[in-house]
Amino acid sequence: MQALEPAGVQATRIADLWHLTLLVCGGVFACVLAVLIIALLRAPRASADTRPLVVHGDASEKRPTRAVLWATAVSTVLLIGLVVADVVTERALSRLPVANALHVEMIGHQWWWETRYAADGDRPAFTGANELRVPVGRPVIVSLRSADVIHTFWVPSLHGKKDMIPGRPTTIEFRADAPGEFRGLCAEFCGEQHAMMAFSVKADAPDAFAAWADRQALPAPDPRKAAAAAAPSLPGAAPAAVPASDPRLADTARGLAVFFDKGCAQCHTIRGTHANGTLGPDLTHLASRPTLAAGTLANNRGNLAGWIVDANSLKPGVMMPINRLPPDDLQALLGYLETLQ
Ligand code: HEC
Ligand SMILES: [Cu+2]
Repeated sequence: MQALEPAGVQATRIADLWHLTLLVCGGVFACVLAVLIIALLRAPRASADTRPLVVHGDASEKRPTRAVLWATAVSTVLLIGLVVADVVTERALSRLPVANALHVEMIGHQWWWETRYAADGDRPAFTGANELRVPVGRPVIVSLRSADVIHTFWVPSLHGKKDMIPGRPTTIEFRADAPGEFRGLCAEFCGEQHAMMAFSVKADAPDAFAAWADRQALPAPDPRKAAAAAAPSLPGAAPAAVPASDPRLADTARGLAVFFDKGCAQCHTIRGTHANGTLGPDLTHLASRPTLAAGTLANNRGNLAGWIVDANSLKPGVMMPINRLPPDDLQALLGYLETLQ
């Protein structure tokens, strides 16, 4: 239960409110049960020849009436107390200082998360997917938007939920106070693969975060340049597409050619190449991400191969076509994608 293992100020307030509510409601439940058991034990036992109990007048009603009045009063006070605690928590949540905040935009797609980091100091803006990294101790303002249906942003360890309604951009602010890895998820049913719409959240020390973000902001290395450098006589240095079957090219350069041949670039961006599709996740730093397809699979070569060949059998309904690639093309493509660190 990550919601009860808070790693930020706001999640701590929410967890405190939860514990208070549990205590009060649990106490009331225990009292009601105790009174019920006492009443059952003390109730007169009837036998076959007991006469019906008929009471006239209200003398015997006094005690129960007083008990009911007391119970009502106590319940009212407890409920008002919970409302007050709720309002106090709500106000505390919205009062996070956000000076010098990190700005990230997260866009919910069926069924993955696009993460757009705004330019920060000297670092240019960059885009990633299904992974949110934040620096410990610095407030983060996440702008939320949906590309299709209603999704809900939820990182239980850091804050409560925030609905992402199409056409109504909103924001959520939080701060991670301890380093750690948390789970983020979509908390609103958004179609067939709603359960497979998670993202990883990592709170890093500021230096480690900066190193990660600097890397993510870089474009991918161009394998054709690497191939050309290794064998200067190759024509691969030219920016024109290289034939997928050219055996002289380094495998990664061939992988990139397969990427273009198979139409991957229509849906995916790899910064530093001509691939600039936006229907699917940005793949510039694919190999640095812990999972594939929004937390569906661990990111390793076997899963990546299975995903590329038949994403639909792993995540039915997904908007990525089947790619029955010849084995060498697939291996070259995998080799290339693995260089996207
Ligand atoms: C019609 C658009 C489309 C085409 C063409 C396409 N993809 Fe995708 N791809 C997607 C979408 C959408 C997702 C996100 C699916 C999800 O997680 O629900 C995705 C996800 C991925 C992922 C996982 C990314 C991540 O970080 O989770 C990889 C890797 C990938 N595609 C590789 C490829 C390769 C390689 C090709 C070409 C052989 C290709 N795709 C062709 C739409 C496409
Ligand atoms: Cu969703």
